[in-house]
Amino acid sequence: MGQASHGTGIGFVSLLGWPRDKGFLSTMKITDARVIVCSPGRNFVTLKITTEDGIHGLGDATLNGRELAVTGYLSDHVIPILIGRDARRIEDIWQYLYKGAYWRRGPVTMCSIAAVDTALWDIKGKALNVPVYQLLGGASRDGVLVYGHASGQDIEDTVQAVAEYRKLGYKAIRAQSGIPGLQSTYGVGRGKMYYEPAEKGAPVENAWSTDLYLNFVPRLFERLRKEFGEDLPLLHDVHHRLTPIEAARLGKSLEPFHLFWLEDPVPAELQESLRLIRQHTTTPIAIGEVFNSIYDCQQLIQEQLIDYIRTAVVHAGGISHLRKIASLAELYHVRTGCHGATDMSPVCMAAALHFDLSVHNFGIQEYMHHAEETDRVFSHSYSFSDGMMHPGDAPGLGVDLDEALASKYPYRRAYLPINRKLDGTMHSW
Ligand code: GCO
Ligand code: MG
Repeated sequence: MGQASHGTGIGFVSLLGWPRDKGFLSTMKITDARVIVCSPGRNFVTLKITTEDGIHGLGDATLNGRELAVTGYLSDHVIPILIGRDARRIEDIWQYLYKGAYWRRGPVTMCSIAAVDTALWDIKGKALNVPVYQLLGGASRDGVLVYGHASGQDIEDTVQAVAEYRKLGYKAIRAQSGIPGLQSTYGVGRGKMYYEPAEKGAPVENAWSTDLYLNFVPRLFERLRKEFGEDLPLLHDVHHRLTPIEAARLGKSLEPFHLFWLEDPVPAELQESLRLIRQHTTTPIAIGEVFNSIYDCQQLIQEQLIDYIRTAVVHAGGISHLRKIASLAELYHVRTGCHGATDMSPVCMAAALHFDLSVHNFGIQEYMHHAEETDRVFSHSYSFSDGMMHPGDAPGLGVDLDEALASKYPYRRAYLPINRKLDGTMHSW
């Protein structure tokens, strides 16, 4: 008992006697897995998994400013136990890496698991000759609504940037502006269409004043509404810088300008603090770009304290885990709004688009397009047109990595900036 050829029904088999290395189907063993670190425009960590039949898959493992910690976790601890496993068993491998490690969650672990998971979905799509979104239930919509990043040194500069994004076809736009009286502010590009979150050398120090900020932001959005009318969806990112009551005041003062969302109004470690914000304002709230698992999202979703959950494929355990987060969110009228800054590599971007196209409760996708060098190293089938994106119909994720070209861009240590109050106190951002 226990041995069965293809097509033998489960009724003929004693499951207890079934040798675990023999499935009903033949296996597709993982024969090689490698981490590729490169810096075409910025740093990226990519996992490449190859199977016995020569199919390879890619997974993004980039953890901005802490890239080599994930590289070490993957190379030293994950890859050795991955070789020889059946690449088709995506969920089982996910659980093996999550439950099997004993040490659960956290950004380094979850980025590593995400990279494996994403690469395995890529492989499965290629093996079955279908784009990943077809494996996730097929398209729930024709395209994926994205928002672009408009920023300027002051209000008029930001008005111009928003106008440029509209000309490019964007249907939803995030607006950030330098604040008069503060020398530099995170999220404001320097003469470019978008900003790069990390910079070489020691972390840049920005100055912060909550008073200046709270007085300024409503004026920015009043001006933007005057210029662009009522219909353009506008977003704003607070970067975790307020206390709950300050965030409540901001949300309330922005109500006349009806934002699509107000992002990360407070640091989300103390999740019950969102209750206070909710009591005071109807401005929709988006949180979750630093979350790593469904447990981080649970309270905010179940108490309906947010409207959009921002977890990204790369930071929250891959496509498999993100789908579980989306399913939980769907029960509570929370929609998805995946993080998509430039530190999500094109591999993550593609994975996000397959996810976005398929899940029912999709809300919006962030899209901060990559530098030209990045797009040359990572060729991809996804495209942007008229404010919408589509992952394309190439089998798998539709992204490839030119390793020879990537090797010309070696890793360069870079950090996200930090934020200090005017008196020098370290502050959140
Ligand atoms: C966003 C972000 C980014 C992050 C960065 C961190 O909403 O896109 O807040 O700018 O800070 O991606 O690595
Ligand atoms: Mg953000």
